[in-house]
Amino acid sequence: MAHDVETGFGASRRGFLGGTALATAGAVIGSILPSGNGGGIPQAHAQAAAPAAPKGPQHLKFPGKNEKLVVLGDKPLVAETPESLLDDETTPIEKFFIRNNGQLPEEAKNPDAWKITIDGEVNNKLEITLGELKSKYKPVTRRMVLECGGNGRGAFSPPARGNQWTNGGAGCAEWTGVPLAEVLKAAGLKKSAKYTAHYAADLHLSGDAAKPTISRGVRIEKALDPYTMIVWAMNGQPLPNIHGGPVRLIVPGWPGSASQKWLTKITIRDKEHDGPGMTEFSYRTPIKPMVPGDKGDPANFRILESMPVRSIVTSPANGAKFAAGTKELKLRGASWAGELTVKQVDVSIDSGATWQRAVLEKPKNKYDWQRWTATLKLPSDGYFEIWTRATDSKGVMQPHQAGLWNPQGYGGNAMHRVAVLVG
Ligand SMILES: Nc1nc2c(c(=O)[nH]1)N[C@H]1C(S)=C(S)[C@@H](COP(=O)(O)O)O[C@H]1N2
Ligand SMILES: [Mo]
Repeated sequence: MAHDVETGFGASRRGFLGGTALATAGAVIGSILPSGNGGGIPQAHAQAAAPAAPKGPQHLKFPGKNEKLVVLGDKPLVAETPESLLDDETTPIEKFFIRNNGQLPEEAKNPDAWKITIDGEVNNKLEITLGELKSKYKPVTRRMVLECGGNGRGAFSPPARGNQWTNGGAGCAEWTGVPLAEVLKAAGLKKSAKYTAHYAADLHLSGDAAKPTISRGVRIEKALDPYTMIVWAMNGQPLPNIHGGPVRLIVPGWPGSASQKWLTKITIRDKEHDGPGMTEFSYRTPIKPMVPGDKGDPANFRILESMPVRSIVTSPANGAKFAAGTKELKLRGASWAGELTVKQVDVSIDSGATWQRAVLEKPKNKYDWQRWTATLKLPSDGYFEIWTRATDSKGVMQPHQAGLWNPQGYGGNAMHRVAVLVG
């Protein structure tokens, strides 16, 4: 990664004096620093998104979206949520990250007439409209994290290919819909059913209508997880077009790419799906660790399923400034761990020499994130970095640096770091 060396507190393009103030615990003297760099670079100098953002962060201008979202790419449109914007219990739609691989489809004029087909290894091919889905099944609402498989990618060194997400390729919303399992039951899975293949209405960037933009799938066991859902509402609102409305999949805990937006068809296959996004290095991590920066051998890769444990500081914001003499910092954050839960979150202000345990909340339901709080005593004025690390229910903790390097940068879950200046 091109770590920025021109910076310092006064000079950073994305640093302490770079931009707009944020309303958080303290007055903020800079724009949002790219955070979660996870390396040995002081957070005040870090420039995780440097290759993608030579002029500093490009802020999103999109109807209904918060202007503090950071654009990682505009063709296709990809925007992430700075960690400090993930401070709500439930992520509002306006703050939710956007990840498109193709062209954004036009908004459906008659959402209830939208058709979904279930075919392949089933006894009865189903064609069901959204209107029928809503009336035939009992809707359920669950708060669940949706996280891009590449979240944390910006922390890999050397840089991995793809959008340089910090930790903001994730959000936690309330999703309303029906368990996919119920619809699959109605279609009647054959014994040969092994894998799903998801299809959608968004056009490939090339404009070639014959090419799926992205078509991923999951093992049938995950498709039958009662939390894997076909959803049509987000935070109580009809699912917005930008998030896949009128209807999408939510496959919680696994890379967001399995959560097909603008869902038109699920084909049940008798073997692992091989659509765009399933093969080579896509959404896969090494079986045997590889030399960072090497080309890699596709035979040494396996599909990434559960996302790794992660925690973020959501307040104070990176770059926050506090008055001289401030003795205590009140911290808030979030943590989640793919299919697992988080059992512990710790915070440090001395580069990990000592750690303090945070107060961790329980998830509302499986796949919800867990909010945490902590109060840190400050030994003096000065520059501090708050580091946070979470440990999952199997005892696996976030590493100091993004490990298990891979060409497309999946699974990067280095500890999150935010810099603050006191006095
Ligand atoms: N049809 C379709 N579904 C898709 C995508 C896409 O490009 N097309 N992107 C996927 C990826 S990579 C992610 S991380 C999530 C992002 O969902 P969001 O844009 O609602 O945050 O949608 C997934 N579903
Ligand atoms: Mo993604």
